[in-house]
Amino acid sequence: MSATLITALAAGLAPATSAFAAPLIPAAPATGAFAVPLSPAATASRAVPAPDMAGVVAALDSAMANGAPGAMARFSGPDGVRSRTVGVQDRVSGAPMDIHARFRIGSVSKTFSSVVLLQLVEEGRLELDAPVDRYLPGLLPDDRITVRHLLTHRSGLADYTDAMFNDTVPGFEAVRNRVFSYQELVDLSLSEPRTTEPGVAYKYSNANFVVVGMLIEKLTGRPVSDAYERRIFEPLKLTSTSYVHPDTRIKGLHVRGYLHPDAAGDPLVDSTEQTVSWAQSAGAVISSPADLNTFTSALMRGRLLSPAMLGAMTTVTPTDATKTRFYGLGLRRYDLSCGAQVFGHTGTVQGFYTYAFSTRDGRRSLSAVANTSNHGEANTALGGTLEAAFCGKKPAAASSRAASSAARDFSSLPAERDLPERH
Ligand code: HEL
Repeated sequence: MSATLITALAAGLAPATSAFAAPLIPAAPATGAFAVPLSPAATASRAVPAPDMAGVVAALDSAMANGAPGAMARFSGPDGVRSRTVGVQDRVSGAPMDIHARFRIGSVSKTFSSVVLLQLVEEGRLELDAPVDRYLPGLLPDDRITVRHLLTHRSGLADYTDAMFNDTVPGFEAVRNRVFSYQELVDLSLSEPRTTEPGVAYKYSNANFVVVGMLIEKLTGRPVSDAYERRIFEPLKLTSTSYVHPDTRIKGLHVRGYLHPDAAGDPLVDSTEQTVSWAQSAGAVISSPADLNTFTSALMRGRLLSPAMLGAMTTVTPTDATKTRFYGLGLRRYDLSCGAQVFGHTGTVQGFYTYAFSTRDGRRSLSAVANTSNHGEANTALGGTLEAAFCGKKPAAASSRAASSAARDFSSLPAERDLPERH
């Protein structure tokens, strides 16, 4: 393995300016060891296995072997930041995947939307268990659907994107430059039968988070982009994160996305430029690996929500029979093979698969992206980064996991500031 070691400044957590900002300890000195002793929580987290970066690279390689032009992952923990990239971010120029590049995060956007809505709940602007009808009179045909039902995917509102993207490439091309109003998207959902009675069962639907976007705009009187900016991007200094709907471009250094057509062997479709108007508050945020780690970590550390709201957000129910996958309020929980529980979200938007997860104490976070989609094997392979990062080396597999000769290694040690949690 010819890995390049780059010492870079890792992104520490920025002070939040929301009502829940905890006092910061002094920033770590630019060089050398931290002057501040670790908190008991940090000491306890030392017992957690070190990330298996060879395993992370193996997962990224596997995503490539399963059709992704490139992939990358960034792990952030008490001992520093470790990033790995494989393959290319641009198939035409051949530019290698760059850990600083931006990409479309798909439904990881739902966690951003959920944070904004839960801040509004905290501010007394709406109630989780109130009917949506109280705030958006007449929008939905059933006044039993509550705000919580939206955030937990228990409203029964049909996912209009199933029909929209039934035929993958034609479906995508039909909407890549379209600009929908929220109302049009809700109408698409309501033109289909509802899937469940309100509250009865988990059934994932983008329509829920379209309505969440409508609630945010109704209650703030401003576009949802303002709420993301003011409440999350700016306080956390997420300078590579944006919501540019309906602009089709990803500004600055970015990864190009490649959509797999349904017919095996057909050429990949460059899907980088699109409005993502079909998703908006359900999936149109753009971000980077460092920003995603900062976001999930800050969220879990209580930097964005009060303990009560974070408690509500992380209260989960199973989403499948394995009882290893759960959903809270715009937030997934994955229970890994070693018993570690990680919170975050996954994303699939044409050309991009994303994972962004953190431990409940926020001290370890992982983001991973592969620049393809409509190819489940690549997504499953990419998900292997979670096991490797949070569970460490598996004894049987450790010796066989030689790092890819093509993998690039970007490490900076140490990295994270030891931020106190809010109580
Ligand atoms: S789907 C999911 C993922 N979520 C949901 C949302 C998101 N993404 C979408 O709804 C996109 C659907 C079309 C994606 C497209 C492709 O692979 O690029 N697929 C097709 O067109 C298939 N015919 C639940 C997986 C999530 O992880 O939460 O993101």
